[in-house]
Amino acid sequence: MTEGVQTPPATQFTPRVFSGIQPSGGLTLGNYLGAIKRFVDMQDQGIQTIYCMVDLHAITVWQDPAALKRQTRELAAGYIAAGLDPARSILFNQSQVSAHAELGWVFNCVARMGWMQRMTQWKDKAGKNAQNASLGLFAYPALMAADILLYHATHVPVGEDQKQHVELTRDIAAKFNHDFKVDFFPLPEPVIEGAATRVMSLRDGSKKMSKSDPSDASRINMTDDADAIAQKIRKAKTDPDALPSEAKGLDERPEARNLVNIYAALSEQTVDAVLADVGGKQFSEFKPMLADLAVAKLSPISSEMARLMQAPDEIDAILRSGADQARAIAQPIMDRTLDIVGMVR
Ligand code: AQP
Repeated sequence: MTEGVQTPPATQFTPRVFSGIQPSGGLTLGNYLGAIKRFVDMQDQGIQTIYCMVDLHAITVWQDPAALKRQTRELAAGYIAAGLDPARSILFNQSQVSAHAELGWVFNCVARMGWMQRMTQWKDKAGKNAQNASLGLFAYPALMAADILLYHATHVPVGEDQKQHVELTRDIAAKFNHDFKVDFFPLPEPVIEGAATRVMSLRDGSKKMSKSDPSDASRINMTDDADAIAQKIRKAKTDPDALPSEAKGLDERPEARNLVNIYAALSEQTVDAVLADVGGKQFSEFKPMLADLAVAKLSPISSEMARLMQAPDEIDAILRSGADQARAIAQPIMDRTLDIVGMVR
């Protein structure tokens, strides 16, 4: 989009990780494997890690106010229960750091309408009723660019569905740097790794598992109990064939591929290693194995989430302290941005 622009590669900036999740419903296994589990892995790599609950993004579609508060605390509980440590990562909710909205506005004036119209998530979420979608939903990727660039983040762990938005973030950073003749914003890299970068619906292998899918049977929620997890996996759509012994045998079998990917990600093995073990088995044998594994991995997280949800004050204190730390990094970057743009300070 911005050809010929000379901007610094992300390597010229101190490595810093930023990512976020919308508190737009309960957490799913897709959010866990595609995002949170990898947030935890990155926490231990000696790089500063900043993880946000992007509540300003959540309101781009209608949210009941009381439910939004509960979902934000539940998301924070999910982060912590899964292993994010407020002493090692900054954990906060976006609306407590007002510079996100401020930089989002600046980027609304940098990004082009045509760029936004090409975003597949906008097309999917607005659907045929785009005229009735909120302006916020359309501008969502500019706010996401602000979330990342407000911290000069260089690495953004996300699921496959968010890759296009991180690429747009790079375009916004490049255009800002070009327009104002500065080398101010890094061009961040999406980090999309592992066997489950796109967990699919349990009812339809062509659709992403999503917290806002009207069918609860389509997803595993992080708060589901062992019986619910086992039942959803037992009822998951599959095909009549046995599992193949090699990954190539999953071609054209989206539902089978999805369950094998989930197994591989939960057991921290490659798909090939899983198939070397389970190749030749029928789903009647594989599904209980997957259910047992999912329960073993998810139950400790869901019980810790339930415990934390009994202590909302503890969660709120963690979020307030995280917001203070986030503000300390963000404010100088915001101030400098406004100065570059030409605002009298
Ligand atoms: N099915 C998925 N597989 C792998 N990764 C996923 N993510 C979401 N779904 C999957 C990753 O989770 C992070 C947070 O996503 P989000 O909540 O900000 O928005 P989303 O991608 O739109 O997620 P949902 O669950 O589908 O939410 P709703 O239903 O509210 O739109 C991102 O890194 C995303 O890639």
